[in-house]
Amino acid sequence: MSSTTTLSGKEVAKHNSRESCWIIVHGKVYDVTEFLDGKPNYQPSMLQQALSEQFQITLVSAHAQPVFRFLITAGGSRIILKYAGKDATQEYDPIHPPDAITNNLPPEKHLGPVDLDTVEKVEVKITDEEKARQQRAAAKPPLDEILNLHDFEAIARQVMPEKAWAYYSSAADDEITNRENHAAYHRIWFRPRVLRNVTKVDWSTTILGHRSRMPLYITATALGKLGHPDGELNLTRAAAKHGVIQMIPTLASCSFDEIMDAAQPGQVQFFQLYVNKDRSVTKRIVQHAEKRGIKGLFITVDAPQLGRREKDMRMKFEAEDPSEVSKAGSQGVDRSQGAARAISSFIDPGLEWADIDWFKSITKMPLILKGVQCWEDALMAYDAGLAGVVLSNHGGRQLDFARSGIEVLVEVVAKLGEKRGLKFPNEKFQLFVDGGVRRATDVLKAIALGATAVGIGRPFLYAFSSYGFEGVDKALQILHDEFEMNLRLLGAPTVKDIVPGMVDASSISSHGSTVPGDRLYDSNYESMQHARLRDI
Ligand code: PPY
Repeated sequence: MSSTTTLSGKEVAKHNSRESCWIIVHGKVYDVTEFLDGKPNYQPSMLQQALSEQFQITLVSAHAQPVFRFLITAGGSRIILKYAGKDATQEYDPIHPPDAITNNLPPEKHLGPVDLDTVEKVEVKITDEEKARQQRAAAKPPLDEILNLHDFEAIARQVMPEKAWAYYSSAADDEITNRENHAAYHRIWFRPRVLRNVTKVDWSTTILGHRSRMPLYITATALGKLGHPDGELNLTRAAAKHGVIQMIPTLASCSFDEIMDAAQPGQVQFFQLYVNKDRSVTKRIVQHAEKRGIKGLFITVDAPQLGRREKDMRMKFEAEDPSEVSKAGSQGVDRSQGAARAISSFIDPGLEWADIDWFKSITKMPLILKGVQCWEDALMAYDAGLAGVVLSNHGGRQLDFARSGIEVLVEVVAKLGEKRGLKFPNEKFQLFVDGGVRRATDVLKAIALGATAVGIGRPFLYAFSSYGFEGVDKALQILHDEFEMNLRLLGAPTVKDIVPGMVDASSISSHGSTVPGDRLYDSNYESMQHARLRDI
């Protein structure tokens, strides 16, 4: 079939079965028959090849078969068959970069354009819950009533599709680390200075040698289009407007190039890397990132296997036929493990310290380990000549009872001082912290304790899920305003004036000590649910 012939909707509609399954995505027709469960599928070597073209979008199942994300995240072949012969764009868009299908399906499966006027619209059944959600979304308060980052979370929880909320908000096991990340900041108190001239305050800084208007960056979070059709581009645009740095995730919904293309000239961006089992894939991605001007490579080291996020998993159970999801599908992917776990099998659990030299040999970008959780590993990273570490537990989504980044910061600063005579913040070896940050005061505590900057993730997801770009713009403006006021109240005209003596962190490791509860944070925290009886 020539790929230039315009097909009619009627012709496409004939291919609506397991035997011949065509789908339409963005006005183009694709033959995806071979991706359905039970079909012979391509040989692994070819699949590996396809994978290597752009691993962000083609994912490998346990049997090294490439699958579309929606094959595993949204219910396997059934979801494709639902759109067989029809327009699948609305289902495809939130979880795939636009070029996923074009890059990963062999050219002979690209069947050409379709005359969209002749395509029968897929009837979207609006459930009562969805109707109620839409009503809540219409009742969102205007942005000028949003006063802090907690507010975005409170609104997002009510207006986001349930599955998206479950994916973004979920954390590992009993979610103890997730809550501790925020609570740890409550064990640090300020020791402000007075009678300092704070008429002018300046909270800008440099991160890996690049100017940032605030001592924070937008950290990497996956699948942005679950929350908003523009996905990560909301972050790119707001980062440009506010002069802050965005860390682009490996598993973005938008393609890497789309995000880079949306950046302003000179806009600084970092890249978060999941290391693929196939190192040739990783090499291509890293070198492409460098060529496109990425200024720092943050290698994720805390996710050799993805943590159990039970809110996410339970959502799958409730959404699917339990008899289907509880068993491994014929693609070898156990869908009962939740969306994130199901698509994580490409990450290499064999990554080790010896690989650092290989990274140095393939790129000149500064290398930072993201997910370091004790001073011993921070010291090894320093000795390995890396540019820094992110003290992070992956937003509480990996090892439950991992300590908060801010607590680890205190021991890293002490031990690297003792063992290598380092002082922080340090230009040559930079310390970053993420997890649980909701206020500029949280950031200031980390800076006082020696961090160069702090990563913020979920609050920006909640901001764009509720209000798109304007939400992120507002979130950053709120942080600007909080920095201005708090620098004055601390008696620190600039970031350099925020010194260890301005905080009392003596209780940081006292896990048993009580702290004042944060009512805003606590009321946003949604309790985990037990297993429930089926409807009778
Ligand atoms: C996370 O969900 O914590 C992630 O880091 C993203 C992700 C999503 C799916 C597979 C692996 C990682």
